Amino acid sequence: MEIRDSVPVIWNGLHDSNLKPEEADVVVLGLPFDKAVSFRRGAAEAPDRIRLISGHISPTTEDGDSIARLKVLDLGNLSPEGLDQEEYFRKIEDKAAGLFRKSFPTFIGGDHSVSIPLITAAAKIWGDKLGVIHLDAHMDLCGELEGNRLSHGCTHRRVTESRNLPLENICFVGIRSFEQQELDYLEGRGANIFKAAHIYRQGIKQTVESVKQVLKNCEVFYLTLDIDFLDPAYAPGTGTPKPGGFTTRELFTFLRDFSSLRFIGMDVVEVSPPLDHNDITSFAAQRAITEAWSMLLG
Ligand SMILES: [Mn+2]
Repeated sequence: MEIRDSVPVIWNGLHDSNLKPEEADVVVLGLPFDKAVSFRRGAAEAPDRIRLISGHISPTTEDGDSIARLKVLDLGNLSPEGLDQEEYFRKIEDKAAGLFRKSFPTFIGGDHSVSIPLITAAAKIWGDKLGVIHLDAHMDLCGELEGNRLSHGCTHRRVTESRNLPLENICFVGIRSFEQQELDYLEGRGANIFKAAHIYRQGIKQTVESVKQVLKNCEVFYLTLDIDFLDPAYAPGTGTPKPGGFTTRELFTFLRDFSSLRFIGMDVVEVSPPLDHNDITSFAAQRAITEAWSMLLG
């Protein structure tokens, strides 16, 4: 999708195609790629669906704060057409590397494999000063899944393998699903896992405090939001849903409690419009993006 002036209003009416990336507070880039899933596809349709919905949302947060002064530039989608996955990921990494520090890039997947080049690009810039907050039902720490080392279940194995980002700089929040190979990998390794069942008992505020404590040596933060962090009741439109997740209310509270951290970019992945009902999942993702952007304004 090319974004032109004639395109209907998007991003709460804040998108301005005349901006340069360095002039924008936020740059949006769609990554319509869903060939690395282990089960059901459809996430490639998310960027356009969420965009469409974004034109019908006013530039205010759930708390009534205006984000109308936010300058947003939507660059459209980075197409994977004609490229194999490795080539496409190189293209994503190059593009992302050029956006970080200029603006606050907001990447819309796509399946969770697209976070491999995104986080890798950020880690090459900030190294171990970067903390990653991974909101997800899954850890995505598989060595390979169904023969694909770039599967959406392998994201953080690939990211940490590049050695720019240590495993301990990632906080895995909302986890309620484990592959045997992930458990084997984690044996004897310290990983910061905040399981859904534990968060349920401990509460969000305490969990966020614990995450901040764990990442206290990090200076900047990247948020990767897999929409299956939410319970399937709140996000039915996703390829590998896991019961026992969070409500949208709880997600927004998490975002708010994290807002004192200095975020340098984010992604929202695994929204699958063809699997959705009444766009519940796309609406949730759009709202999460608006709430996250409001954090930038402090
Ligand atoms: Mn997931």
